Formats: sequence, C-alpha cells, structure tokens
Amino acid sequence: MKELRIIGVPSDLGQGRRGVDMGPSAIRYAGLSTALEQLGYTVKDLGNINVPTPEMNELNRNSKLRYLHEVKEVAENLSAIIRSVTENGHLPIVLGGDHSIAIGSLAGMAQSSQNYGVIWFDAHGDMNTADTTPSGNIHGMPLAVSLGYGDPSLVALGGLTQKVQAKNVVLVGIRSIDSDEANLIREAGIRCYTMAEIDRRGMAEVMAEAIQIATDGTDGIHLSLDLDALDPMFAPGVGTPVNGGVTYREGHLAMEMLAASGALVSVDVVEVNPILDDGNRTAQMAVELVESLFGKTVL
Ligand code: 5AB
Ligand code: MN
Ligand code: MN
Ligand code: MN
Repeated sequence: MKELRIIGVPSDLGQGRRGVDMGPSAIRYAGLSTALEQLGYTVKDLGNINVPTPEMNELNRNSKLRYLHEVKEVAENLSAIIRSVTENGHLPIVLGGDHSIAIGSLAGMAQSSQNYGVIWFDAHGDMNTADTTPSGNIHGMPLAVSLGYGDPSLVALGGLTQKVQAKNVVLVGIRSIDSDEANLIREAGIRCYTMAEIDRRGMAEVMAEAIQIATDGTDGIHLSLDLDALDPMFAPGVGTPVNGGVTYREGHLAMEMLAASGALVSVDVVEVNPILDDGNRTAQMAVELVESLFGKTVL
C-alpha cells in the first residue's frame, strides 16, 4: 500500500467568496491524517504551499481572468511538489483551496509521465475559458485548461499543453453548466454524468462506467473532488452551492467503488469553505469521503 502525502493549498484566488483558503486547516482539524493512519496508511503532511492573499493590493484583478498570474504561480509550485511525491512512489492528497489548484495537480501528474484518467466529481463542469466565463473566476476553468483550452499561459504550464486525454475524462454530479461551457464540453467529447442520469440509472451503474472510461488505456485515476458535488444538505460550506446534488450514501458509494477499483493515483479535495459552513460539517464530510476512498468498510 502506497504511502500518502498531504499537501495544503490555501488559495481563494480562483473564486469570489473569501474563506476557501481556510479549507486545508478545516480538513486537517476534522482529523484527516489520523483517519487515514487508522486505516493502516503511513501518512506525511507536507504542510501548505505559499499562496498570496487577495488583499496584497499589487495583485492582478484582470476581470476576464482574476488573479491569473498568482493562480499560475501557485499551480506551478504545486505541480513541482506533486511530481516529486509521485516520483517517490507516494500518493498525493491535495487539500484546497478553490478548484483552480487542480491545474497544478494535473500538470504535476502529467509531468511525472503518468498516463492517467480523471474523474471530476462536481456540481459544475469547470470547462469555462476567458471567452465563456460569466464570472472571471479561474475555479470555473481548471478542467478546460487541463484539456488544452483557454489562456495560453495556463495551458502551457508544466510544458505539456494537454494534461489528460478527453476520452479518459468524466464529469460526475453535474447540475450547473453555463451555456457556452456546454458547447465546449460537447466539442471536447467529455462524458458528462448529470444528476438526472444519476437519478435514472443509479450511482453504482454510473460509477462503474466512469471508472471504466477513466482506466481505459491508462495507469490510474486522478479524482478531483469538489465538495459542491454533494447536496448542500450534506456539504453546506462551499462557495457555489447548487441544490439537487449527490446524497450522503451516493457520495460514499462512489468513493467505495473507486477504492475497490484499486486505480486511484492522486486526489484533490477542494472548495471547502469553513466560513460558510455549519460548524465544520463540510470538512468532516470531506474526511469521511476520503476514508471511503481509501478503503474504509463496515466489516
Ligand atoms: B467550481 C461558474 N460556472 O464559471 C463560473 O466550484 C461557476 O470549482 C464555477 O466547480 C464553479 O463562474 C467552479 C458559474
Ligand atoms: Mn469545481
Ligand atoms: Mn463546483
Ligand atoms: Mn465552488
């Protein structure tokens, strides 16, 4: 069993509401390391990477791509850490921070010459570009960037212009897509499992197919877990909640199936915002989901 490495990325540069920079602390406070150790893993927490705060007023608030320069720098730093973690044979668990940090996770995985698929667990598609974004927030763009669409400096990050092949990417839990974003999802040819399809077919069937797509011809799966995939009833502490999400058990089932696949190679846990939370429930939910992801079972 691989050793685990935790990396905190306290960034809120990729989105509009403050507080998601406290996500790594909230998730640690909810007992992530101990929970994984109890499952028998050797876990090392590498601490947080350095992230500028929006109050540093020299920062770039370019309205099309807010904090572009800083988001890029954070992603570059993260990618280097991911690369060294995976090259040492360990499995990275990245704690966000807003979802823009996944640009760095996927770049790092691609640099370590890992041929991987991606399961993007989210209410949103995160497939906007500067041309389609309604907000200018880069957390709505990381999947597009990783597939080679969008701002050239973000796309070029880490050398390769495409970090993952669209045929190995799936979206799960989707219920909020902007209209031009939908066109890019179709054009890219990404399989998108909406909540409507999960309702109709059930999470088990959907995840079996998702795992199949993400592992087809690859060496493993990167899970990008945006807590807003869950229904706000179970994960209220997120910046962009959307009703009608994944239930508590559907979330666990998805993680349990990923654990059983044995294919997980890296994971992001993002968008936990303790300021908007009810107690620390959302971080606790995140820790519970990660436990299932790493093999916690009843018997
Ligand atoms: B998240 C929206 N599509 O681009 C946009 O939480 C929301 O990482 C993006 O999934 C949500 O601003 C990004 C309206
Ligand atoms: Mn997201
Ligand atoms: Mn989201
Ligand atoms: Mn969000």
